[in-house]
Amino acid sequence: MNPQQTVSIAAEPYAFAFVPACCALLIVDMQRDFLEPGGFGESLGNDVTLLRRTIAPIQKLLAAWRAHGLQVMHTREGHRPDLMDLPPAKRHRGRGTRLIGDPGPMGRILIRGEPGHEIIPQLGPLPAEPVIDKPGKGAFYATDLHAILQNRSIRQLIVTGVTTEVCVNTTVREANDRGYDCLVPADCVDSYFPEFHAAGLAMIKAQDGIFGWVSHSDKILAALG
Ligand code: TIU
Repeated sequence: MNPQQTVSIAAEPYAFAFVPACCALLIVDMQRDFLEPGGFGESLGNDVTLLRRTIAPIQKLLAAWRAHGLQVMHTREGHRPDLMDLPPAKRHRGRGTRLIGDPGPMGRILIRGEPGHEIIPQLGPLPAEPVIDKPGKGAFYATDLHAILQNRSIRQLIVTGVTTEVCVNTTVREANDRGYDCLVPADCVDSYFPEFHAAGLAMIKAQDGIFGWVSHSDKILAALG
């Protein structure tokens, strides 16, 4: 594979012109807090097991990305231990039994440095892979992601992770407004709500790709060769 050469990936609403050297694999919020019992996802009343089917396909994509020496970035949603970056509205919305910052079985809910905030071990970042800590749903809001992407000449993103309609969709929208082309592999994102997953993907590719493209990890792996 020549990473500078454009390869066509079968996608909706039409083929994605993939340039591996200019394309980062972005893995959004694959944290214990969202994928394991006792964390933030469960505190909001969700069945966290639904999201776990994304793990194997993301692992496969990540292995291929690393094998080809392409760029990988991870994000984590979370807050400062002193909660000073946590809008009171975000803490109180949800009204669960445990709020952000409260103690739980994996440490304080959605707080940086706590076990629940960590990326799941199956997808643990390598030292050279940037980890973007974000206080919001979008990966660009109040982070240095845009600067890092610009400095690395990234123009395209393969966006994976959880959840489809919350952090993935928000990030794809933010990326779109900053000029990035985003491709979302449908099997590498998921939601606590199957109907929101479907709608989240439909909204990305509607209107001839108003926010980006939707495909499948198999198609991306085939393009990588
Ligand atoms: N609740 C929910 O579906 N998601 C989040 O709160 N954050 C992310 O999507 N990462």
